[in-house]
Amino acid sequence: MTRALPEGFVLGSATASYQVEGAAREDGRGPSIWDTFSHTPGRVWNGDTGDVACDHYHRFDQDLDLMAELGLQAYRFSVAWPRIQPTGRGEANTAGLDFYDRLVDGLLERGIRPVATLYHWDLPQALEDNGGWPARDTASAFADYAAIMGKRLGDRVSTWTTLNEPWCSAYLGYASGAHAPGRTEHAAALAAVHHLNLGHGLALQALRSEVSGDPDYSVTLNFHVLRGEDDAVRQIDGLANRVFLQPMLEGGYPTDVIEDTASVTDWAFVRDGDAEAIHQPIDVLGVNYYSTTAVRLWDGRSERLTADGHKGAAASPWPGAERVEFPPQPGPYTEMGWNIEPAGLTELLLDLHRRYPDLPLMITENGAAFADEVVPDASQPGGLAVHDEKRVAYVRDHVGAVLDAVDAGADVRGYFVWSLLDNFEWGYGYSKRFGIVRVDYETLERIPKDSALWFADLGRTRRLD
Ligand code: PNW
Repeated sequence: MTRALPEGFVLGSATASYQVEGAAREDGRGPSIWDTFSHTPGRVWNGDTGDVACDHYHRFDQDLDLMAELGLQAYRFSVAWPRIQPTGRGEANTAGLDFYDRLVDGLLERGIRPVATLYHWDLPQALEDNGGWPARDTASAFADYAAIMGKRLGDRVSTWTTLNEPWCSAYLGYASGAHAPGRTEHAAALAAVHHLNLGHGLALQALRSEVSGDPDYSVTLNFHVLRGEDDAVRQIDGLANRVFLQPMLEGGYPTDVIEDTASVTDWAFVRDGDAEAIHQPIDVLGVNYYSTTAVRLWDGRSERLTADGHKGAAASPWPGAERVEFPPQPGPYTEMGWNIEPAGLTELLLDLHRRYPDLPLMITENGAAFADEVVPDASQPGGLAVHDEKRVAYVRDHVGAVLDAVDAGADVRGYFVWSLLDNFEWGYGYSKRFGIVRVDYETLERIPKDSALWFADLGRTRRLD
């Protein structure tokens, strides 16, 4: 069956600053928590760091040409806060601002829409030294930074996204410790949840007062699509999804989450007026989706299963959910060990549409890590090819799942494949490749994979086979 993409449906690709830029100590950039974390032995696979990454900071012009060749309509990138404010506060660093200025202008020259995320996990280390996201001050510092960005790029950016996946920032950063800053304090993780939510609301207010254009405002969440027993599903849905959705879109926290976590924290960090500050209008909700999660109540006797995609982490990312376990999912799997289930995306989009019927949705990330192989191919410009048919199938099936949701009434505006380039995959370093374009980490050469050529074709024909 061949299906047409809806009119106006945007195809793009995404990256994040620490994962692609490199140039970690150049032009006045200060250290972020990911510099500290990746340079701490034992934290990241193979001791990999983002010091060089894809060297996108120096090669962005070539990468922009690549995006144009692939016919991308939009590019989702993130701004490295420590390039703008090396210590997270005070005077803006002109060289840092200039870089994003050139990037945005380069996109516009090529007819590609700039979709900017303000926070994709590279918190200035100085702010972590003052307590990080568990500290309230970080939320107001974030709003000051948002104001700087809104003022400088607000005439040209199409979509402003405050946070990328605050679930990861709060729970992987402060509960399981699998991500920077690597803390394992469950009460602090819930305080981080609140201050990320607050930062989101304050940043939207700051942006709205500084921006001169008429962009869309958004936030990107990574949703957990859950399978399993009712009470386990309710509890994890609360911690993973509703603890962000409800304050941002309805105002206030879900009472069941507060009750479930009562032994961890009394939520005294929530002050009068916070609910209103967080609950700011957004124009579009960013949805990141990769997989589904199975849950059930643990019987307390057998070994508790933690196979929820966080293997190897010392502690659980789920505060107050000691009674929930995460049984393994049936395959097939990607290289991350994440099960492949496109129907979960359709389900998620329809569920969000049911809960928030007037809110447009955007797939801000979807993609897959596979072990790609480079083969000689005289028909390719560089003489090399990557036949990543598994990634082609993954992206094709997930775009199809989005169209299923659209057919059933969901308002989905577009799809961004994660990622444009192979890049620094956080705790997994360079061992996992998500790119539709291969990066040779020795020469830093880019090789479009078959998935990139396929995606370009989808953009040209606007038809999914
Ligand atoms: C997202 N988990 O990260 C991020 O937004 C990207 O930067 C990242 O490269 C991509 O997905 C692929 O991992 C996640 O453990 C990291 O559940 C970890 C999890 C989810 C998302």
